[in-house]
Amino acid sequence: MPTLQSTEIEVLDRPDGSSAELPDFSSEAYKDAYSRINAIVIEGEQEAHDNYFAIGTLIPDQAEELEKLGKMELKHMRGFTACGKNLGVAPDMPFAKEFFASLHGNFQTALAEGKLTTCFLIQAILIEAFAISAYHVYIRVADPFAKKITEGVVQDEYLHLNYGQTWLKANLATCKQELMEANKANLPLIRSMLDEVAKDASVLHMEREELMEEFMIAYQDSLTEIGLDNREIARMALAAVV
Ligand code: PL3
Ligand code: FE2
Ligand code: FE2
Repeated sequence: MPTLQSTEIEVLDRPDGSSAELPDFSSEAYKDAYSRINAIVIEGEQEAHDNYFAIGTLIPDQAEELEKLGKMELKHMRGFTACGKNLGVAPDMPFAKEFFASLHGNFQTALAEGKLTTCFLIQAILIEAFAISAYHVYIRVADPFAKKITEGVVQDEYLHLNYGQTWLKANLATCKQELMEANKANLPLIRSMLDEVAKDASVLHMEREELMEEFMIAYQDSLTEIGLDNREIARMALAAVV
């Protein structure tokens, strides 16, 4: 049964002034797609928690601050778990583990080699920018319960992105080369993840182009913040398409 009557379909404004229609949250198609998207977000938040604690082991004087960020991720995870429950959806966690496997593997390798720059790029820049972009798009088409939770979460994600930016900016002189290499190896993974999630996301009325656009904004803004120039940013962004 549709949640909204066709005469009272709710619309939400996009940045370009157009509107997104809300999906039928109770349809089987919605719930099926949500079981994978919800799992991805839950797994992403759990891994983010683990990653911040892991980075803390590489910089003990920052461990306390990093644990604070990590704990926020667990709160996010619990919030998104409640969103799935609220819709009567069971998250497909094996799917989500597989979804993150390559990025997870690259993070673990970097961690084992003590490559702090790579760890920061993967977690605090790429994953956080991916989350920020997806959450912004989701807020426009989410059910009221999930919308409220996601609005709170996205504010925290900016703190995480800022934390990574600040570290990379302070260390830019010595970490630029590794930053470029890590970006070349990992930005294409984000691109594939976006491609992989696109079909399910569109069932939730989250369109691929919108997701890509929001991601590129968050990603490029953060590289500017770190102190890279336009040419360097363009070169880094191109790693997504070549
Ligand atoms: C770190 O704080 C969070 C890491 C999570 C990454 C998730 C990326 C999400 C991609 C799929 C779009 C889903 C949006 C909907 C939310 C229920
Ligand atoms: Fe988070
Ligand atoms: Fe985060």
